[in-house]
Amino acid sequence: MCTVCGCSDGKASIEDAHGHHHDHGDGHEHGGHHHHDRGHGHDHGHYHHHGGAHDHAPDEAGLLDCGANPAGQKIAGMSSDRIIQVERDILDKNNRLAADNRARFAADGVLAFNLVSSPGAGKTSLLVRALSEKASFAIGVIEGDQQTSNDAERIRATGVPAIQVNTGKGCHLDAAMVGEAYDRLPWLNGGLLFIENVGNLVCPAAFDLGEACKIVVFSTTEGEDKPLKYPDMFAASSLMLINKIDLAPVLDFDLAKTIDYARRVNPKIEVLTVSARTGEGFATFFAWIRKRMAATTPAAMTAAE
Ligand SMILES: Nc1nc2c(ncn2[C@@H]2O[C@H](COP(=O)(O)OP(=O)(O)O)[C@@H](O)[C@H]2O)c(=O)[nH]1
Ligand SMILES: [Mg+2]
Repeated sequence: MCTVCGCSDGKASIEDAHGHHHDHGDGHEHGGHHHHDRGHGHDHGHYHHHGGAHDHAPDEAGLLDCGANPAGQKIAGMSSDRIIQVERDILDKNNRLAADNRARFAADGVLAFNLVSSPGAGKTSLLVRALSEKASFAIGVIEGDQQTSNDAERIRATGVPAIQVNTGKGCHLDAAMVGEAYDRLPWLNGGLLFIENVGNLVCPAAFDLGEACKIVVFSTTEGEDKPLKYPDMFAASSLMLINKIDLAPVLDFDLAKTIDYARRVNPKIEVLTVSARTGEGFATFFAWIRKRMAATTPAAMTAAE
């Protein structure tokens, strides 16, 4: 279950280094909820979660006792206290696994960025352009999407290793998926890890993956007010990359207003404008990354200069 939107997670499937998919293994039960196999296609007509003592048979007839969580979601057979407890368990487990990931990244001297945005803001396009520049340190990518390996294939075409995670019905990557995908990447000793999260401006804000920071990619086509409408994501991010700046004139995009709205939500957020199409702003973006790398991996930094 996603503790933010309450949707049921599908069974995640993670590629191996050869691009073959594997179902997300046991031990990553996301709080012990009921996994639907991919392609199952229906949800028994109601939110259906198994929670240990509250296991019950699917009830096709309708809702049992309908609890509601703070977001007002109803879950058959669960009281609101029980829903809150399950949510807390899921987030606690995710936070523990995120701490494990963070420790592994630190041990490897790897700087990890979690790229978040609404679908189509240009995360993959930005990565493809960035990765086509030669780097003297290792880079790896973990790609999250509900379905398809399209984005991992786009990344691999640049020569950079990428592991696709398909979250099925899930609306975000979690720390367990990232840990498993990281195992399947080559050793990134002192390098960079980009994690492209599932396109969704809401749920990925709540799930720590062990990254150094979140980068929210916001495109000029989305409308200036999105930081106010989806504040959690902008509050959780250290950098806002405003992409598709090449389209700004056609759209009458108001850059100052966007930055103002983002900083109302997060006064400390850094802002850069880029275009994955034209390459505008990339030199500054690379400088931003190098500065972060210098703080993480002094050895790799010297090599990159
Ligand atoms: N004009 C313009 N189009 C872009 C830019 N970046 C991405 N796109 C287009 O936006 C669409 C979505 O890009 P994609 O990288 O798949 O977005 P993602 O879903 O965030 O990974 C594609 O059609 C891209 O060609 C940009 O900087 N300028
Ligand atoms: Mg993408």
